[in-house]
Amino acid sequence: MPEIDAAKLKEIYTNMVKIRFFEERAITEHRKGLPGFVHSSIGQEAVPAGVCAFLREDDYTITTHRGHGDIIAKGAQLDRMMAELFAKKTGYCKGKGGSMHIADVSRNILGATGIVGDGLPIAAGVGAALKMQKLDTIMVAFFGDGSTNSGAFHEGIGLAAAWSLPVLFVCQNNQYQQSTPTRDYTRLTDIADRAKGYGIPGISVDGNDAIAVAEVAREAIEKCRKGEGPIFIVANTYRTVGHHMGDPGTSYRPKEEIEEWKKKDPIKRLRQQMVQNKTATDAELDEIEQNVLRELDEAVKFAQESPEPTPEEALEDIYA
Ligand SMILES: Cc1ncc(C[n+]2csc(CCOP(=O)(O)OP(=O)(O)O)c2C)c(N)n1
Ligand SMILES: [Mg+2]
Repeated sequence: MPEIDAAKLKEIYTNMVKIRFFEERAITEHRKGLPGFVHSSIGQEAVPAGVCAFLREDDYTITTHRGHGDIIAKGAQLDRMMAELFAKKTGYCKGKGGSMHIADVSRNILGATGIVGDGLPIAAGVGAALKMQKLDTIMVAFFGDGSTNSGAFHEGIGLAAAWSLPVLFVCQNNQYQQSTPTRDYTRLTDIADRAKGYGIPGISVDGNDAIAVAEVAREAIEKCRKGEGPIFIVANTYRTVGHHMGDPGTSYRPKEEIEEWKKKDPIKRLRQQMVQNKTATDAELDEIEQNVLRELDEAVKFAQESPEPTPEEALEDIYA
């Protein structure tokens, strides 16, 4: 495989910064009093940015309650996402979905589900549709380590394996299922070993190393496109913040553990790698960050100034 080129690395860096700043801003704005919950993915940015770097626009994705990053990396607009968090009419779901249900069907971002594990059977269904249409488009399901304990995980991955569907399963192993550490719910030390039960490849990767994630994902995506799917990737990472914004995340995790993972910050790491390889200068990367901050200011302004949905709209776009 050729090395990942400079333009692609800058794209990955930009997406990671977008995710980090979006999450930070979302927490700040929520503390001022927005409805709903925010589950932040701070610390996990290398996973979606690395995986989505080699996806095409027509590839499909689905994610979870902690899905902002996966949605941003697939190309969603920050202003419409922010408006959704603000419960405004201009939001991706017209303000009725909130943080946990953002979808951008125009970019084949099929959305998110707050029900742990429930994205996997949906992914298998989409994968089956793609296969029946003989397309080389693929489906990517992002989910957490805790999801691998749900029945839906086994149903989804089992069917995708039995029918050789073009689905890439990406587990973001942030070491905790809410407050339960992985060692308390499985004997496995590598969650990727669960793939063996389905006879499909299971690949474990350092989820704080964006380049490593992108390389593993690129190969897996190509294989899925050629009909060699499904493939299960486990990216080992950490959320350096609490489970959601109301959880300080310190009662069930040792302080030292959080500090250790903060030292492995994926954004700092990629910056170091890029500057060392002379892929970019610090000044160029600073400029990327400044541009993203400006984009976020505009996104928040757009959300603040957007109209609220009217009461009559509550009954539109729903099934009964
Ligand atoms: C079926 C189901 N059970 C329980 C919950 C409550 N819940 C929300 S998030 C979560 C933890 C999920 O852990 P993991 O899959 O590792 O994702 P993470 O939050 O770490 O990103 C739980 C138990 C839920 N939303 N759905
Ligand atoms: Mg988890």
